[in-house]
Amino acid sequence: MFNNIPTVLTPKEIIDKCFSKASKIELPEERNWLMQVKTQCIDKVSTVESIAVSHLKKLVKKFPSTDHLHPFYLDMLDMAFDVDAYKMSLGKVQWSYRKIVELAGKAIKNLKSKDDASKMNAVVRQFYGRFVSIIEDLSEELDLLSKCRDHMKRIPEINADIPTFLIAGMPNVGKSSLVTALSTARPRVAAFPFTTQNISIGYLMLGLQRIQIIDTPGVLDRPMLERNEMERKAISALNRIDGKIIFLFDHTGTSGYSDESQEALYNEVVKETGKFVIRVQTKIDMDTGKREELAISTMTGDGLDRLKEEMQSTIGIDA
Ligand SMILES: Nc1nc2c(ncn2[C@@H]2O[C@H](COP(=O)(O)OP(=O)(O)OP(=O)(O)O)[C@@H](O)[C@H]2O)c(=O)[nH]1
Ligand SMILES: [Mg+2]
Repeated sequence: MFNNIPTVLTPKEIIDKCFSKASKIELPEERNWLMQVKTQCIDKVSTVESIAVSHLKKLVKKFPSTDHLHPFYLDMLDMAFDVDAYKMSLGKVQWSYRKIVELAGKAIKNLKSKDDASKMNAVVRQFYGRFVSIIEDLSEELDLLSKCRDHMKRIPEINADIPTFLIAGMPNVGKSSLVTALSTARPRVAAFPFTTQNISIGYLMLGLQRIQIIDTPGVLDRPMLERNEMERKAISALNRIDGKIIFLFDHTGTSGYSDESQEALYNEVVKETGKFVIRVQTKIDMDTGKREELAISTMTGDGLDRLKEEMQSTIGIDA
């Protein structure tokens, strides 16, 4: 979705590209010298116009419009830059290419009415001058769009239209292992902005329904109090995904977190997200003292079918 956003050229690159192409236009074959000059001038103007406009138009077309973005993506964008400034930048790019089309049209009309070579060249120069100042005036906007592009490419692609489960739990309890164990294919791994760890996204079928499962490292794994503002925003972005949560408890002690601290995080996740949360005990191959109604081992596969049934009926609740 964010992968086909084009590279944003700098004003200098746009101007150089246009002028270098225009400067290669040779005197065409025409009845007489004056017509040759006229045709050449018109070609130069329309070449500059078409190269610049095609780049700027492409930006407007390929950068996602915030009106159609899922709230998750909007939040992710909002974390990195001012979404209003982004919108306004795209608006100004659009205004600029329309202005260039207008000026080129006028210049060409003007050229057609001239019968003096030096006046024709003056028209071209005047068009060039205005063109350059319009493009240079886009400097801040293009810079912002370029930064937005870098950021957008790092946002993991999440399918907002299918039932989703977010895996939560303290570090090391087995979240990634569960995503791998449940997924039919190898989970896709993506960087999640503002956390050091990668997020992994997997898919499986429950009956005829395709399900998405998302591992949330560094996100739903620590108490809110320990978080900085960016991490809180990352949580609120994830919260925009309409889904349920599978909260993993590791009662073996191997993850290094006490039952109390896991319970506290569980309560916080329930409260903060307002989502439906399924409690699941992990690593039951090591710890046979079963305490949760649902218990699994990603190592032996124990309990996974029962968990899938639970997931399926959970979705059925409000399907
Ligand atoms: N014995 C046993 N070990 C498990 C099981 N599930 C995960 N582990 C092990 O527990 C460790 C942590 O598993 P991960 O899946 O990486 O845990 P995580 O919750 O994703 O950890 P973070 O990404 O650091 O938060 C790994 O060494 C796994 O091999 C299980 O069911 N049984
Ligand atoms: Mg993990």
